[in-house]
Amino acid sequence: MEAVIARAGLADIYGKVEKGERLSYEDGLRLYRIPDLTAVGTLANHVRERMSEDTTYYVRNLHINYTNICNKLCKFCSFYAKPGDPRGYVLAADDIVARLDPYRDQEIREIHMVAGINPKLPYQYYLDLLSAVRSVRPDVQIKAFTMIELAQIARVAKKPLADVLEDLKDAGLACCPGGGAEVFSDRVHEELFRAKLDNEGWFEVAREVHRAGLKSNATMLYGHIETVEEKVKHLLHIRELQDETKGFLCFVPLAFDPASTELEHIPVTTGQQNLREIAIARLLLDNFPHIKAFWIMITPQIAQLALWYGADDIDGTVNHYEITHALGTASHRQVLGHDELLALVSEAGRVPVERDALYNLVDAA
Ligand code: V47
Repeated sequence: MEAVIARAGLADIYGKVEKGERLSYEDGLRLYRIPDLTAVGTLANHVRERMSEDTTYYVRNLHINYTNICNKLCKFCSFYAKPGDPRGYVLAADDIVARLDPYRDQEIREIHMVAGINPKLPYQYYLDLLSAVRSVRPDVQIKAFTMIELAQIARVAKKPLADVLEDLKDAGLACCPGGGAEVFSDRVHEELFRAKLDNEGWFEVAREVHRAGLKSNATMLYGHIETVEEKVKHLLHIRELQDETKGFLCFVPLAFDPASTELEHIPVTTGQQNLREIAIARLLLDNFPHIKAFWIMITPQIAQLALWYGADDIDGTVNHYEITHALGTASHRQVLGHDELLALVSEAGRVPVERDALYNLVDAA
């Protein structure tokens, strides 16, 4: 055992990690409270290397946000426009085709498509959206619709979610992203996103998605008003669902960006916090194959370090992330070139391996 772990008083947790024993709620609280981040990171790196060795997965992807109109009014969100707001937009199928045109000669494996909850959009709109992407890029996997959007789509479809998922799959849906989970706490739900599907609702939809044979991710939004206890409960709740469905591919801790939100007074998360979230996720979520360092939120620099603190995935090229910092200032990169991404991972001492949306390896040849 490394001295750093013994010095931090984590020998018992090290013992469990070595034996592949599951960590408890109390272990989770200790990992959050212990001042020595290096000890927590060293433990997480053990697990990361046991599961993925030196590999860091990445994907050539792009994001499309088909509407910013949303009636959920979440206090942590800077992206939405209320219905009736002149800033509101909806991308029609033709707009999507035009949006993809500049990328026609680029190798892209995944299109990540999510948006606000726009009550005006009919069921057919969502099917047309998928068909439009598929018509121009039949080679690309579509990762679309959070659990919140899926609940809305089923509402307007007036059909059971299971039937809706079959329709969406037929139209081209390959898997679902992990958004909309925020923090599974009734207190935080009430305080920050009360109009949105509640926590149990998110689980019910995720269960149905996995039952339909679709894989998804899961997220946690941290760095706002949540407590350490709420975060540990969130992680254990997701771990429980994964035991049940085995449908999650990857966990994505999302660092809260307060800019232009109702919570602008909250300081941005620190490098310490970001690395700790990654490490604790790796340690508690023993049944998740992958933990993602989403470089957009934590900077490419911290994402490099995160590859030694539990993360084995760095998302990808991204190509314009509008959920936060839509203005794309110089300090907020929104795209990384393929070569830049490879260099970033290699310089961090890890081996970049290209994947598709479902973690199939892309043949380098
Ligand atoms: O659910 C909203 C978050 C999520 C802010 O599955 C914010 O691979 C930070 O889920 N600061 C949507 N975060 C994005 C998402 C995601 C992103 C990347 C990869 C994957 C994946 C999923 O964005 C929302 C919410 O939790 N969000 N506002 C904000 N101000």
